[in-house]
Amino acid sequence: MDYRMENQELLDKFQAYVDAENKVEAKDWMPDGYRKTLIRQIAQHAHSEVVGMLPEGNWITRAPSLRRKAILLAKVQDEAGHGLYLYSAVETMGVTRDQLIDELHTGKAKYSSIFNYPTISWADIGAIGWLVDGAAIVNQVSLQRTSYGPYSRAMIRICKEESFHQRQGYEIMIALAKGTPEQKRMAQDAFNRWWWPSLMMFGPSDANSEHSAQNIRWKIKRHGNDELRQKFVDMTVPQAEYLGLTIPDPDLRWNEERGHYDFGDINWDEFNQVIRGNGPCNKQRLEARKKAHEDGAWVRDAAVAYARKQQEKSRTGEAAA
Ligand code: BYC
Repeated sequence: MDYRMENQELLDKFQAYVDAENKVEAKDWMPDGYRKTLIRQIAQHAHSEVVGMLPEGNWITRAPSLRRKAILLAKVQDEAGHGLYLYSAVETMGVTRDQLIDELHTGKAKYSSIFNYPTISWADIGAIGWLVDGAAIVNQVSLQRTSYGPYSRAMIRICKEESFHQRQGYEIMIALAKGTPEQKRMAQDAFNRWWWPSLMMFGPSDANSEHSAQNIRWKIKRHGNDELRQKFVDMTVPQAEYLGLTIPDPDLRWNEERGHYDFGDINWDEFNQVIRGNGPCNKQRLEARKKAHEDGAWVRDAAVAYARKQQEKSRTGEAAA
């Protein structure tokens, strides 16, 4: 049902409830449109965390030292945990995990565009932590105040871990940028490739954002895509300067009047291609996820069999008692 068709009185009450900064909980009445858009957004977010393990997972066996390997392993495991919090948050809205996974595997559900780019050097792991987790934090800090309780609570936990992720990436970038000329070249090359896709993570500009206006009214989103993107640029430019790296944008300059950095045009054709499934690694990512799901079937079967056995035991135990 279209949310505009629902009882006006209920809709007004709901709006007043979120306007007063109350959290909506799973059993509360909510407009159908609110439920739908949240399922879409949280599921996309959960899938992003899980698919996001792949580009970095590619470097676990090739990390340059035991210390780097242990840190990367922990970070990638954290992303799996974030996926689990978020899948649990969507499930509170009445969808099953199987449905969600099926939508990812059949290409019906989106995941963040950023994870469709390849990780071709160790410096990419630094760039992902610094830029991708950095962009994710800007977006997610604002989502901690989202109006849906289970999503908000998941975001609070996730943000704590994301700041460690961002720092580990920046630390790799410092080591490379202040290292040998060859290492600095690697860092600049990774920066050149990840900068623009990181800006795309924030989604289409507000004028073309289908869901922003309504989602801001419902306090699902607290800021528009452009505002968060600008915040990320303003925060990241001084970090790049500290590293001595060049921002791959000839139009980037400080705008005294606006009090922000101006930056060049984003290639929205590229963004649209990537979100339609035609990015450099879309096919590879989905195939890897499907294979992992199939290979893990025995674990799910064993878990279900074990739970059944336990239930049976407690039933027969109760009967005997
Ligand atoms: N990629 O109306 P709009 C991480 C879609 S993972 C793909 O502005 P909305 C990490 C959008 O879905 C963190 N699709 O939408 C993990 C919509 O399509 P549909 C990932 C995108 O929802 C591992 C259409 O474009 N973070 O941190 O109001 C390692 C129109 O857009 C993208 C999240 O998922 C995109 N970039 O705003 C390292 C944050 N952008 O659904 C790190 C949660 C837009 O109508 N999500 N689309 O077919 C959000 O905050 C919002 O959903 C967005 C988009 C800002 C992304």
